Amino acid sequence: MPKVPYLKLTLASLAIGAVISVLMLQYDWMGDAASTAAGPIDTLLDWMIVLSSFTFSVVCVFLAYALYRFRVKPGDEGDGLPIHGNTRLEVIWTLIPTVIVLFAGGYSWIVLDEVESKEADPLIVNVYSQQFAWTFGYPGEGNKWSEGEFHVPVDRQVVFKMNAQDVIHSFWVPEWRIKQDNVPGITTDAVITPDREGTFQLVCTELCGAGHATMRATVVVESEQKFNKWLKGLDDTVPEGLYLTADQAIDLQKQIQKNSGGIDGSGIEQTGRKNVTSS
Ligand SMILES: [Cu+2]
Repeated sequence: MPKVPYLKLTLASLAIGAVISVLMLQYDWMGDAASTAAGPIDTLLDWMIVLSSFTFSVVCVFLAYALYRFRVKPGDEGDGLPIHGNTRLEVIWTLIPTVIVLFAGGYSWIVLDEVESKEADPLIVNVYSQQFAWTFGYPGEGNKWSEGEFHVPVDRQVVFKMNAQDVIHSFWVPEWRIKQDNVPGITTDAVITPDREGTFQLVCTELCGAGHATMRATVVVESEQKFNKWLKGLDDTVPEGLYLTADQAIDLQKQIQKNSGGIDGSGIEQTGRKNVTSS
């Protein structure tokens, strides 16, 4: 077995890893930032980019060396060396990734804890998602309701309480970074403090059906004063149907179907016909 120049290979990996890191960090992967969570999350991503660059570099350097150094000689028809494991190597390649993963997990935990810490007086906004639209309720303000657009004041913490009416959707305003799934039957939370005024776009990031790509809403972050004015100008209050839990919604659908006698030719069993005529 020829001697492997570990030191040289390691130094080469470090050098190439450093170059890849610098190149990768030149690009603004996350785009504009408009919430207090953006700073810590972007720094976390930068750390992950650097760690991944070095991991990628180590793998490529050692793989390239092995391919070059240990390739078969012309005319060599013999079997390879009988190798039965290498304890030291296995310990090393288990320990190093374990340390990296524990670091990444611990660091992510700290960042998540930081960005999700709740303040004394957050604004509560209810989010209702369904194929393929977003609507919003303001329980603190007479349960006013808005379709396809919501406003929040700048520099105040907002707790979004999310309810999906049909399938799983996901709430994401790229400039705010935070992303949260909306799951039928449970209410999920996202804690966000917008720190820049402007108009942004809410995007559904969970493939939810044929109209998924069009499932957007307008997000306006503005001064407290403008926000209050907008809120006062809303006419409607949240429709009762949106309060239903997933089970209640299914029961309601069943009841409607029962009362209507089913849909002709749809294959749906028309269990309700008798009941409708007898009632
Ligand atoms: Cu979707």
